[in-house]
Formats: sequence, structure tokens, C-alpha cells
Amino acid sequence: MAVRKSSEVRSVQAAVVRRKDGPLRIEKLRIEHPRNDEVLVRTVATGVCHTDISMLHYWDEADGPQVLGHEGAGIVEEVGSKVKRFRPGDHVILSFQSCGICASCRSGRPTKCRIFYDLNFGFRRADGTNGFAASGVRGHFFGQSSFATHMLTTERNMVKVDRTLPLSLLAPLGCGIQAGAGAVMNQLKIRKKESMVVFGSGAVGLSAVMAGHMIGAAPVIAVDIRPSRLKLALELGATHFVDGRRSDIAAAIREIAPGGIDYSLETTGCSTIMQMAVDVLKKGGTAAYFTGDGGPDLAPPGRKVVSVIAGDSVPQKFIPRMIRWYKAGKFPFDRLIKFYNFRQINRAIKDSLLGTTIKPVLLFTCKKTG
Ligand code: CXF
Ligand code: ZN
Repeated sequence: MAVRKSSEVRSVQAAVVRRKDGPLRIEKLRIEHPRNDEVLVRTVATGVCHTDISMLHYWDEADGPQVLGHEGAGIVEEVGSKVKRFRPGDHVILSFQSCGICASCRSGRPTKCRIFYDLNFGFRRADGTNGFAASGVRGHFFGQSSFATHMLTTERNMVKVDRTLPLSLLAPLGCGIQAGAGAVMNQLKIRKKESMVVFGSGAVGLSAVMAGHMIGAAPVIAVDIRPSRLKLALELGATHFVDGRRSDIAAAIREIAPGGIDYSLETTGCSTIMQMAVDVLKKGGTAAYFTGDGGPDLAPPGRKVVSVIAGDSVPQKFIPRMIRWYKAGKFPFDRLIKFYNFRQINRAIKDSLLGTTIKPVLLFTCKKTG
């Protein structure tokens, strides 16, 4: 068998960030073939998450050109010689990256990985190298950079899925949907009859609503400023909604749950709502923020704020669970998705910002490159 030099590259098409707020431009790039411990996956679909859009918003010249995207799904094309669990042809969903060797990873808590931030937001491999260097672009976002026809990734990012469901549908399970459902199931461990309020009915919030409904939480209150989202929240299992445009949101929540709320989930990132999320709690209640850094500690005595990262999930366990719920008709996350062609990526981002699309999923056509 011919031994390939690691300097060899292949060409791919990727949406590259070269200016703040975009637009992204689709360019031909040269990326390395997988190293011993890496896998090259041909992208079939990728979700667009708000984290991608905020990276674009906070981008500046000094960051250099980047490839974003972290809800990729595809088919394994090449595996490095040390890769054990995957082979070409496998259908896979990609999720976040973790080191696998720190104490948290070894104890089965990859979201608490000691170098989580570096691995997912550092735009480089753990050893500091960049497989996109030949093109002067930074890749490896969340260990995948899925806004591209191919993803250079590792086993720890990957979850093998069976072929009975289309990869295009499953792509967003890797981040947003996992975050919302995982917060309810894995992190807060909300139980039957406990009350919850979800601020924001985007992909994360609505996934939390579906999970809350599934476990019999009550009441499950959805708060959003868009009537269409509130209607959808009710269809997905919210027992009540509060129109976020009214001036007395907290009073409306107290009317529904006079004793206060057990759990609030804050997905908007808006500071007044972050405060409200703790104000509506009963004593002993917990508010979850999805900012990753815990956010400000606004909790009055006897209440708690926790930070949710990727729903405190082990993707290899939680993604298959979500797929089983979907198949059983209990977790209809497909209702959040709108499909676009990869070439319409800027339109997908715009629709997400406008709020007309909840979860854009980009589809890649099967054109051979490289
Ligand atoms: C992120 C959100 C911020 C903390 C890390 C995980 N998820 C991706 O969108
Ligand atoms: Zn995300």
C-alpha cells in the first residue's frame, strides 16, 4: 500500500469568513489528509447554530480567515491508521471536541474537558497545528469546521448512526438540540411535575420544551416575542406560554406558578431576561444559562445559577437516545428545521437572524472534489 506523505493535501470547498458579519464566501481550499488519529468525513449536511453567527459578528481582522460550522453530519471517507471505531462508508454525526485524557474526560464528563475552550474555539489541533494552513485559513472549529464539503475530525467528535434516517435531518443533534434537551435530562435532571420556564423559543429552547414535555414536567412555560414560536412551543409540549413583548412577564409567570419555578432555562442571552430567570425561581430553584461561562451570578440566596455546555452530554450516548425518541414520535425536532443548499449559506444565516427560520440545515450536493 502506498504511504502518503502527510504534506499531501486535497481540495475542498469551504465557506470562509473574511469580514465581520459576512458574507461568507465559498472558496476552494487545500486541506491535509487525515493524520493517524484523524478521520476525513464528506459533509452531507450541517446545521447553522447561533454560536457560528456570533463568531461571525465578533470576528475581526486579527482573527484571520476562518471556517466555522459545528453541526456536521456526513459519510466517512478516509481514516488514519490508528482509528479503531470507524471505517469508510460509516454514517456519522459530529459533535464537540474534547481531549480524552484530562480527569474530566476520563471520568466521562467531556463537556468539562480541561481544554474544552482551546479545542473548540482555538481553530487548531490539540498540538497547535492547522490542517488548513496550506490555504492560509484556520479550520478545526469544534474539531470539525463543517461549513465545508469535507471535515477533518477525530473519533471523539464522532457518533456513528444507522442509515434508517437521513443525515440531513440528524445534523443539528450535534449542538443546539443536544444543548436544550441535555440541559433538561442530563444537567438539571428535571423530574415529573417539576415546573420549568424556558426563555426563548429557538432551537435550544424548543428542544428543552420537548424534553420537559417528554418527562412530564409541569407546568412547562415558554416565553418568546414571536407568536408563531409560542404556537409551536404549545404544539411541542409547552403547557403555557407568555408573550415576551408584554411588560409584566415575571408577573405572568407567577400567575401560572404562584409558588415560583423549580427550573428556568435562559437561552436569549439578554441581561434583563437573565435576571428574570433567577427572580421567578422558588427557593431551591435553579436557573440554567447557555453562555458557557456561567454568566453573572445573579441568583438571590437559596437559588442557583448553572452554566450549560452542550447539555452536559456524552454525545455517543445522548445522540443515539435522541434518535430513539425521534423514532418513537416523542421528540419531533424535525419541526424546527428548514433546509437550504450550502450555496445559500448567507441566506440561511440571514433568515436565522430575522427569526424566520429556527434551525437552518445546509445540504451539500454530491460533487466529487480532490
Ligand atoms: C457552545 C456554547 C458556548 C459554550 C460552549 C458550547 N455551544 C455551541 O454552540
Ligand atoms: Zn452550537
